[in-house]
Amino acid sequence: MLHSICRIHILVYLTFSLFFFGALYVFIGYSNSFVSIFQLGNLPKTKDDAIISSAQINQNASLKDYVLKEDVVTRDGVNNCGRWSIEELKMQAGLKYAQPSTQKGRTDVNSVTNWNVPLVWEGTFDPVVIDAIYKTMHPGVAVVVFAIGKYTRFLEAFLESGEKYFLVDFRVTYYVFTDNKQKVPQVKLGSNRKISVITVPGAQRWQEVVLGRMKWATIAIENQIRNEADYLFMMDIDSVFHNRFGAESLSRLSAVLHRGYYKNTHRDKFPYERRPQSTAYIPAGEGDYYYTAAVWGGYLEDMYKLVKHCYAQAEEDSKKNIEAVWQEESHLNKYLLYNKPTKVLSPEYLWSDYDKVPADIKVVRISQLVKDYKEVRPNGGH
Ligand code: UD2
Repeated sequence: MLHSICRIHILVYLTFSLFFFGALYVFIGYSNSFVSIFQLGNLPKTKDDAIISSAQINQNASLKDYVLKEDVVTRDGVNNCGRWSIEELKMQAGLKYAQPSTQKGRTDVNSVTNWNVPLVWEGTFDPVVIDAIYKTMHPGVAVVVFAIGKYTRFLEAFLESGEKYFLVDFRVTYYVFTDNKQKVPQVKLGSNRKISVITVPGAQRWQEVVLGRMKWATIAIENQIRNEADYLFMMDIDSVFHNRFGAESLSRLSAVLHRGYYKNTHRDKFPYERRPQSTAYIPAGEGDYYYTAAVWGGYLEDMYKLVKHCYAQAEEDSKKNIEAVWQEESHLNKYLLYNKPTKVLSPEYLWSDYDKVPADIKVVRISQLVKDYKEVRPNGGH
């Protein structure tokens, strides 16, 4: 009798232990999932990030999916939860391209800055390789253009040529800021490409428009673009693409050398803001290059930081009744002097129909159109 009671006790004890440890195991498993849902739930910034988050909470998620979670990049206090980090340069196996040389390359121009980032010219990259690398990330690229007043007439040629040459086969959204949405043309777009029209007020002075680009870009990134893109370019609308403008232009911050000052101009002759009263002031003896404000771009959060800073600087100036000599271009140059770009693009990335093309510019990728300044601007002039 005693013997059989003891047996029953052991059996009950074993069943209970099995149940208890089983429940503990299940609980630990779930609580880990809970932590990852919680962390990710707060972070996704783009649609793709949201897709990745749901991949992680999916019970079938593979180890690879789990590792992606670690790609949370914190830069300047901003959390970007993404599938990739900007520094990754992954490429698929089996891609066919010419073997790179350590001996041959451009020798007529400098293709590196003195802070050791690429200075991009035709012949310094392989389009097949560089596009393949960036395509693995499937980035969304925003192009911000303004077409206020009579500048809407430039939209069609810009958009049509952009479709032929600008980051072809990438995800691109053109954000057209205009005071007259009726004038935005219907343009045939490639797949994964669209136009988003944002209405802004017109202006009495062209200076207001060009300077206002920093303000409107800041607001639009905060309200909309941040959820839709990974990279952002700011571009002038009175220009046309003529040749490939590809992934070689992408980096954390990419700026284009102004065609007028890239070759033999002493830094003291750059048209920087020279009045100390302006926040855009750069003293003589300082400066690397003179960058154009007609084409520049970068990683969305870095661009946001830049446009927001320049907007604040312009506001500061306006309180003191001063406007920088070349408006937003002056503020951009000041910013880029002390926050170096991570790629410098040669004037191939913005030439001008006003000027002859010299021998070192092997390819004109975009060119500014000739326009009648007096006729097209609300307050004339140049
Ligand atoms: C130069 C720069 C430009 C800007 C400006 C500041 C080049 C090629 N461009 O251009 O980036 O720094 O100087 O002075 O060096 N816009 C309108 N409506 C207007 C006026 C301007 O939509 O009434 C927009 C439009 O997108 C245009 C851009 O602002 O492309 C720049 O204005 P611009 O083309 O009149 O300036 P521009 O040629 O002096």
